[in-house]
Amino acid sequence: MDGELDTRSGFVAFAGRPNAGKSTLINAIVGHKIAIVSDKPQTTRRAIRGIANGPDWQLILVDLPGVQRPRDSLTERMAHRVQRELAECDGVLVVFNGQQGVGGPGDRFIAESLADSSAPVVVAVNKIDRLSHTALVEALQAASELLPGSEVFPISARKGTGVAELTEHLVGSLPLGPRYYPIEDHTDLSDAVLFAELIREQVLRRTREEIPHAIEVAISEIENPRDGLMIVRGHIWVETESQKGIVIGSAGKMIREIGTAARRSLEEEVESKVHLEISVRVRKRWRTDDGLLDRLGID
Ligand SMILES: Nc1nc2c(ncn2[C@@H]2O[C@H](COP(=O)(O)OP(=O)(O)OP(=O)(O)O)[C@@H](O)[C@H]2O)c(=O)[nH]1
Ligand SMILES: [Mg+2]
Repeated sequence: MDGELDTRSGFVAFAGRPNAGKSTLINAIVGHKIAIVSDKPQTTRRAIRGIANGPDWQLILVDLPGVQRPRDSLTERMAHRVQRELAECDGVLVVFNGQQGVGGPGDRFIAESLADSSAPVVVAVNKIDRLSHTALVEALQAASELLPGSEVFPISARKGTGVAELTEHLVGSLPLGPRYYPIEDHTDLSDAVLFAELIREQVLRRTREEIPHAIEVAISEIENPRDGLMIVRGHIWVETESQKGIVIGSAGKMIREIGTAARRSLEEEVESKVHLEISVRVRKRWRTDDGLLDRLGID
């Protein structure tokens, strides 16, 4: 336990509406892709920890599903998880989507739910790369009115603007404590969950309307037959035969594209060759199936 008291460490939970850019920002601060990103709202379903290390600090960023009204077991679990994480963290970062203007009902709901947070609250107004000067001033003003007393940072998670200043501020507010994770780790996700997420990202990129919300991915097997080769098997769950048809595509074109892109993304992650086998399966109403949600680790 040498030097334990010289280090700062702690958990900062990210709150914000779906699509605000929380996952993009976590990836930018961690410097690795650990959370998937898409232009579809409600991309993040699990609480994912991203880990950033400095010489004498460890900042653990908790990526959370966007704050929303629950509709089924899946979204109910997501909302509970958000409440639990917010209650247990050392700090909260609220991410507002500056591009949509700050201060709408969703933003007010988040601000109200944090009004009696015991952890310090910091605010980021994101997507400033899309804002005129006037819109930026208005967004910053609205953000500080919603959360008076919190420091507000204008950022672009996508371009990296303002991210270093924000990170420095978050690190400065950490309590003294030991590193919770090994210094070489970037996330707490198991390989199986991370791989499933990377595959799901490729499905999200290529589908629209109900499909993004109707799919889940599960990895059934990971093998390492030899150095430099990994075999990954899994399936994509959908809820109806017609969704299955869409994900497979005419003559299997869509699933081949998903498979190729997902394999590349896994290869980048594990830095070895990957052999990927995915099948598409129908499971009616998996979003309300608590047994399946348990096995998928969504709690
Ligand atoms: N222009 C611009 N787009 C951004 C920025 N940050 C994120 N985005 C885009 O916004 C969309 C949503 O980003 P995510 O990081 O998935 O948002 P999220 O808050 O994690 O969303 P949920 O997981 O659904 O709650 C994606 O298309 C991102 O590329 C930014 O700084 N500028
Ligand atoms: Mg997300």
